Amino acid sequence: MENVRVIEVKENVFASNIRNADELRARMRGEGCLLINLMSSPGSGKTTLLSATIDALKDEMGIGVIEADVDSAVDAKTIQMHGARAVQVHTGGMCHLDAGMCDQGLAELDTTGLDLVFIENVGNLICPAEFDTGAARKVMILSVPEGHDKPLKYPLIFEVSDLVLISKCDVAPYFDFDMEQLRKNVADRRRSSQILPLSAKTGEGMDAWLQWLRDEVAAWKQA
Ligand SMILES: Nc1nc2c(ncn2[C@@H]2O[C@H](COP(=O)(O)OP(=O)(O)O)[C@@H](O)[C@H]2O)c(=O)[nH]1
Ligand SMILES: [Mg+2]
Repeated sequence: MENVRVIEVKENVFASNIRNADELRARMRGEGCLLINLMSSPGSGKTTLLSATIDALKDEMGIGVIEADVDSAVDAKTIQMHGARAVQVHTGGMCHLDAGMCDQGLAELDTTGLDLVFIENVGNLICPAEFDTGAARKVMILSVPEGHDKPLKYPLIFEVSDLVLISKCDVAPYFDFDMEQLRKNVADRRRSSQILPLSAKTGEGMDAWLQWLRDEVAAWKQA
């Protein structure tokens, strides 16, 4: 039987993406602009949180947002209404953003004068965790209605995230969400993860999130 050539496409795709991501990170460091990859399930509150964050910080720093979705431009329009620069990237059916797509988004956004750029990644707890976008920090949102067991079911996203935001805390009385169990489940995935419970609706916990952002932006500029 003739030998069949096997091409490890997945491995090559990952390797070249990591190279692109490292280059992009180095460039953003040179510009002193912090890129944050925000990941979560659809509907956990990414756009709502970004809108509240822009309202609170836009007079202190230049903020931009890359919105990644399979279709539509609704989130980019919402972000623009809150006074931040925004571009919508369509992923061509893909369930995540990679470093090449992120680079195109940044070129379109124009980072001149920006201190902080968020990627609102495609709503999904699996694929976005696998692909390095070139962001300096990874933040994920888990909303109260999704349940405290998700770190058990979707381990990778909890392993790669620097910060886990627990959103929609205002509706906690209606759900059996066990915060102590959640803390244990997250720590089992990544001991150094920070966890911040908040509600973009009531403003509870927002101060801690905003201070985390201020500290990270300042540290990135000094590094
Ligand atoms: N009760 C409550 N609802 C929220 C909160 N944040 C977002 N939502 C609602 O959750 C739904 C999805 O929010 P959205 O920001 O579009 O989620 P995304 O798909 O992750 O961007 C909307 O109906 C929001 O009003 C919150 O803190 N509390
Ligand atoms: Mg959204």
